[in-house]
Amino acid sequence: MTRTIYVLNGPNLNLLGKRQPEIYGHDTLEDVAAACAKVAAEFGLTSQLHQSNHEGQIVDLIHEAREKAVGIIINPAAFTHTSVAILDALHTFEGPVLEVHISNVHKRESFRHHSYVSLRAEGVIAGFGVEGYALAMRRMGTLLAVKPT
Ligand code: CA2
Repeated sequence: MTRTIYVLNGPNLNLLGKRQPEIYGHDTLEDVAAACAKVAAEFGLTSQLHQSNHEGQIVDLIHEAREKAVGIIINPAAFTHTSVAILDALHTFEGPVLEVHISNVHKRESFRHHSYVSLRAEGVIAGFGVEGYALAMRRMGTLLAVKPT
């Protein structure tokens, strides 16, 4: 059976590549989905990208991942810094969780320096642009001990 990685994205990331390219770059979420799928395939995995502007929907997607995914890569966007609900949901997921931020949150306002999700994540990537997602997928392959093709 093919093993699936959920790539979850929080609020406003649907605008990726369409606004504020000086911070978030020119690639769109569709480009991110394609890059993740390519790396996942190298490891015999599949990836499914989701985006929501609603906290509860992200919680629901994490619950869905409990049945359908073996790992989660998540950029919770602004919910990173506020959401105990997303942290609690991630605690119910048994596989590896990797946190991605496109920008270097530590170089930005101090309210972006704290992440609730980091309390659950096996690793965090920040400031590598959208390449961070593909790097996280590569790490996911290693954590799930699947050899690249
Ligand atoms: O750097 C990241 O990936 C963030 O998670 C992005 C969030 C921000 O609140 C976090 O502190 C860091 C914001 C996402 C907004 O996405 C946009 C994308 C394009 C245009 C406008 C917003």
